[in-house]
Amino acid sequence: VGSEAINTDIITLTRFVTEEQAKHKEATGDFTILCHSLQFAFKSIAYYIRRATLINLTGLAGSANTTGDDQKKLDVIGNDLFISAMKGSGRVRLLVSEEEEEVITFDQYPHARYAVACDPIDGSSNLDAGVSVGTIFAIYKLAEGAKGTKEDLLKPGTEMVASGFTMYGASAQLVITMKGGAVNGFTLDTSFGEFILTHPNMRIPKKRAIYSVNEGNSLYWEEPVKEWVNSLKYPTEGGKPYSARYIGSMVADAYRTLLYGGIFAYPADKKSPKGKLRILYECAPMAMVFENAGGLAVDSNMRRMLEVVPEHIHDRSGIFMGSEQEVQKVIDFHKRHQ
Ligand code: AHM
Ligand code: MG
Repeated sequence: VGSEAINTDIITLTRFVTEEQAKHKEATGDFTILCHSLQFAFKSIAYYIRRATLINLTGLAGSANTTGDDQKKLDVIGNDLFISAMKGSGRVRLLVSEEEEEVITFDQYPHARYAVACDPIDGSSNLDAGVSVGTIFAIYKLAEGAKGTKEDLLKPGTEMVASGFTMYGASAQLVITMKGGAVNGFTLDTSFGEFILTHPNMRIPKKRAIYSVNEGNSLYWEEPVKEWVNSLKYPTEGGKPYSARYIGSMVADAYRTLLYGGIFAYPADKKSPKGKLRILYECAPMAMVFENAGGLAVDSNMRRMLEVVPEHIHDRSGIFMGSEQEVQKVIDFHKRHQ
C-alpha cells in the first residue's frame, strides 16, 4: 500500500469534540470530559455484549425494571456501567435511566452542570439472538441556580444540548449531534479503542419507500395509521409498494432509516394510548438526531416530537420519525381525519 492510501489524519471523537469546543469561547471543557465518559460507557457495553454468550451473560437477571419489563443480565450490567461512567465524569448532576425508577443525583458533585437521560441497552429483547441493540442518550445543561431535582429534566427536547446513540452491530456506531448542529457518525475501531469519524454530516434522504413498524399491533391502531400503512402497501395507479423492515431494536431501525431513508414508527394505539417508547431517553434524543439530519419527528398527535414535555421521567409517546416526505405523508393522513 502506498503511504498516500493511509489516513494519518484520523479524527477521533475526542479530537472532534475538542475542535468543536474550540469554536465556543465560553466553553469550559466540561462537555469534552463528559463525552469522554460517555465513550467509555459505550466501549465497555460493546465489549460485554460481544462476549455475552461466552461469559454467561445471556438471559434474565431475575428482576423487573420500573416499567415492568423483565431485566436481562446485560440490562443490569449496561445500566451499572453507564451510571458509573456518568458519575466518574464529575460533570453530571442528574441521571435518568430506563432501568431506574427514580432520578439519580450525584450529590458529591453539587456544581456539575449537566443532566443526562439514557436507555443503557435499548432493544434488549434481541440480545440473546445476537441482534443489534443500542444505547440512547440525551444531554441537558442545568440552568443557573437549578435545584438539581427531576423537574430540571421535565423539559421539552428543544432544551437538549446534545443527543445521540450507539448501535452495537457488526461494529459499534456512535451517532451524535449538538443543538443546532450537524449529525456525525463514528465507528469504534477496536484496535485503537477509539471512535473514528466515518460519517461526517449525515443527511437523511428526503424520501425512501421503506417503512418500519410492528404491524402485529395493527388491530389496535387508530384509523389514520391503518390508512397510512395501507396506502404504502397498496399504492394506487400501479405504483410500487413499500418495503417493510423491522428489527425491533429502535436504535438499529433508526440507524438504517438515517442512512437509507424511510420511516420508523411506534404509534400510540388503543392498547397503549400513550405509546410504548419513552420520551426522555428514546423519543426526544432520536427526534433531535433526525431533525438535525434534515428529517422530521412527530408524536401521535402530529406535534413536533421535540416540543413534547414529559409529565414524569418515564413518560411515553407515540412516534413517527424519518425522511421529511415520509413523515409528511403520515401528517397528511391524520389531517384528513380532523
Ligand atoms: P426496551 O427499551 O424495553 O428494549 O423497548 C424498546 C424497544 C425498541 O428498541 C423497539 O423499537 C421496540 O421496543 C420494539 O417493541 P415491540 O417488540 O413492541 O415491537
Ligand atoms: Mg428502551
